[in-house]
Amino acid sequence: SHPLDLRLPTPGCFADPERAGLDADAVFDGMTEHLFFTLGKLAPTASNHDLYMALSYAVRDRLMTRYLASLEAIRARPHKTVAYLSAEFLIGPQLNSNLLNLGISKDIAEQALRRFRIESLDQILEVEEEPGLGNGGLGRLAACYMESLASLQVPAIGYGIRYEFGIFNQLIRDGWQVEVTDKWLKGGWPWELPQPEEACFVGFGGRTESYTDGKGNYRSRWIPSEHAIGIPHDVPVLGYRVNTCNRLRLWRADATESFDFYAFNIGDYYGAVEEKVGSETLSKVLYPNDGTDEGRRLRLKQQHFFVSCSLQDMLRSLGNRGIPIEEFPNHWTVQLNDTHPAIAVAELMRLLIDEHYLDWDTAWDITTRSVAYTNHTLLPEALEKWDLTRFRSLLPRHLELIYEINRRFLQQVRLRYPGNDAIQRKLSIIDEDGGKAVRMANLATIAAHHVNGVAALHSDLLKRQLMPEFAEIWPEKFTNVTNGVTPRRWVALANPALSRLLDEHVGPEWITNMELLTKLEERQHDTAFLEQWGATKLSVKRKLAGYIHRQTGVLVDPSSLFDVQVKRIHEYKRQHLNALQVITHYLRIKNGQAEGMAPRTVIFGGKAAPGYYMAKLIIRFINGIAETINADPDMEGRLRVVFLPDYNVKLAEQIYPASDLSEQVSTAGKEASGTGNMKFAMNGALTIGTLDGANVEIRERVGPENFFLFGKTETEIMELQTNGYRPRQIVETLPELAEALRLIGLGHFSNGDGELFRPLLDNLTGFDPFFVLADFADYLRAQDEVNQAWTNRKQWNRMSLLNTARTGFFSSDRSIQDYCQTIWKAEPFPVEITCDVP
Ligand code: 73E
Repeated sequence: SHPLDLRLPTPGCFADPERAGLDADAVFDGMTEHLFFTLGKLAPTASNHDLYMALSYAVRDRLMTRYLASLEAIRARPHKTVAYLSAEFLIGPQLNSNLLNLGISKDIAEQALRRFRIESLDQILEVEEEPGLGNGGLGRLAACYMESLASLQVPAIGYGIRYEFGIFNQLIRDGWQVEVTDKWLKGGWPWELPQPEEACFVGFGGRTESYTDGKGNYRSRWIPSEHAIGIPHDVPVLGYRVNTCNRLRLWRADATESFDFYAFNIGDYYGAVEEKVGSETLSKVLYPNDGTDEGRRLRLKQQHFFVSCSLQDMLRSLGNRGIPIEEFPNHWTVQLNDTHPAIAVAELMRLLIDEHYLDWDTAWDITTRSVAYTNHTLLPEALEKWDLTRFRSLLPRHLELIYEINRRFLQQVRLRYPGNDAIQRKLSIIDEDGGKAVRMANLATIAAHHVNGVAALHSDLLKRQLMPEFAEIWPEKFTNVTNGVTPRRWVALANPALSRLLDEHVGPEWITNMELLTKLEERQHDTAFLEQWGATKLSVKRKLAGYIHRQTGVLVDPSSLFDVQVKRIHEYKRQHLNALQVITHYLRIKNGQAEGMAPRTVIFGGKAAPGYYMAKLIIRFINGIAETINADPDMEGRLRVVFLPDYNVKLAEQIYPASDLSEQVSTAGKEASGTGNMKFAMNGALTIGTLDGANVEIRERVGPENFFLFGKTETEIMELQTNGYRPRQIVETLPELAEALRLIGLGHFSNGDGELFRPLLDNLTGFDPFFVLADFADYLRAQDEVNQAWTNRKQWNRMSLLNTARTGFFSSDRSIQDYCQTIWKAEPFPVEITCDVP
């Protein structure tokens, strides 16, 4: 790398932190200036939100040297850059993360804040709005990966959509979920830099026409009927204590005013305004992951919008640097985060052929050497398929190109499997069974140089169940990269108490090298240390208990076992299995059979997709159980149930560190990986879980004796399914289950309304599609084991310590290194800055 001499204002240069604007005086001065000049406020009357904005701007200023130096370094000396395409980036609060990665300690920030009469940084962090630009794990994974890429000094850009409304906010009213629009931009969001001069045009609809070019070649071109403009909004992503500051480039849709207002439609002013309104709704709202068909056309439009802008941006950057377009694969490696950006395959082909006049083979070679695809789910309802007619009307040229990609691919298939029509029908990008549709996973798989799953089991099932024929044709294409989470946010920021302990006993290097945590194993028999370990956990649980009380009015005992299930509500994740177990626990106490049962606090959190009726009923069910149990004097000091509303990144940061038990109870084969499971384990929670997703690998690493395993394996579930599963028969053999179901049917958890949970009961005793009852008995058995283990607190603390010590593998730094080596062939590119601070 080459040193960069930035003779610019350089607040926040690492060579000399004292003089580089990272000390309390400089932070205070920065805040003062922003309060006055940027926000137009006077210090004595500034609100906490004003001070949050002022501190954020002061911190953002200190990112700029590294941000510009990183851009300049790549401009001056090109280096392969990762383009991570994702419809979701669930980045969470930004202030604390940037403080940490810059190296501005809490103490320094508080010294500055005290001069505005603010005692603790937490008071300021509390008012930060988080951008909910994702549904759950997939979007959060993209955010962890952006952070690790920067920390590993790998040049990268995340491309996505700047939704005006992210995931809805959740209220609980009478036990039901109520959705409220998420106006995250309302108070002003200080972390983005709009770049209107780098706007891109995107077309939609219209038709294609053939023509003969100057050389006598037949060509096709697209005449769209509609356009939108994408305006990039860049969010700096600083790595941990390095100069690399990458960016997240989020596109906001705008109308094509200049185009339509001035040139063509001047006579149809109102028509033009209508189109303006139409194109602005493009980036208006994030879609929920409920797989329903509602508003699906707009979703495809969103996908094409951000993908087209992003690819144009990549091509333009080559052009700006005078790099020939054939070099594209050496400069960009394009990762598709699931099929949401899979239209990139057709769009890149279109840009290369129609706009840059490359021939088919050259364009296909560039595309297939650049693009890779990550699959995140095997659930059939989440595999994207677009109705062919609808697809053609929105993207006619892309459909032509897809037909040609498909024709050439199926030709290969025919050569390999002559006369086998079934295999052709299965592998075709066009689904011809029923209404014709475009299968995005097939498109992505055919074009990608690598296809990966997100945990060992999932990648294996991807090959064996979802795509066996593709895997036979291209065995080397298929690979696994087990998910990971960033230890900066999920340990250092979320759990400062634990971090201090780790700093002391492992050394501060754990934060960038999580494998070092194995050093903790030396302490596994050290009684004093184990007590300190337990005391640290207890201190964090006290904080969460306070939050629970403020939010729900329920008083919980911090010394009780905190048993936690937080994640999106979905039948396959089986929150209802957990809820049924809670009822059994309650009945045992009621019936005087609870001897030796330790006090528990069962905590739930998570959003249901607004159109997913059963998931919403499960929320109502949990709240019904909570109400009955928490009001029963017999439960006092023994059992508490809470549903924490509006689970999001900020709340997650409070919950993981305060948990003793992590509920990972999905039906085997259904959860591709899970990433919450990793956050819990790193923070010393023990897992009760099935052999699903990354649970399998977590158990292997922490050791089977430090993990509460239960449930049928994926193979056993498949067998049950094929041999005919009769949930009603299971009820007959399990009196505790029968009694729980009977009480639910009597309205015991719904103020006497026996009908409220009828659909849930019918579902469980009828088809039970996620095998809740099949795993119930074994789950109870594992819960009894948990109870036993908790009773020996020293032993529990030891198991907890071993979970933290042995989960370094689940750092997203390791995942990113995997992607870099096996898929991206991308390398670190350290950025040097020479400071010139007077
Ligand atoms: O198991 C999780 C996985 O940990 C999986 O369900 C989730 O991705 C996580 C990260 O790999 C996921 N989300 C979606 N598909 N898989 C999805 C589907 C449609 C819309 C939004 C998200």
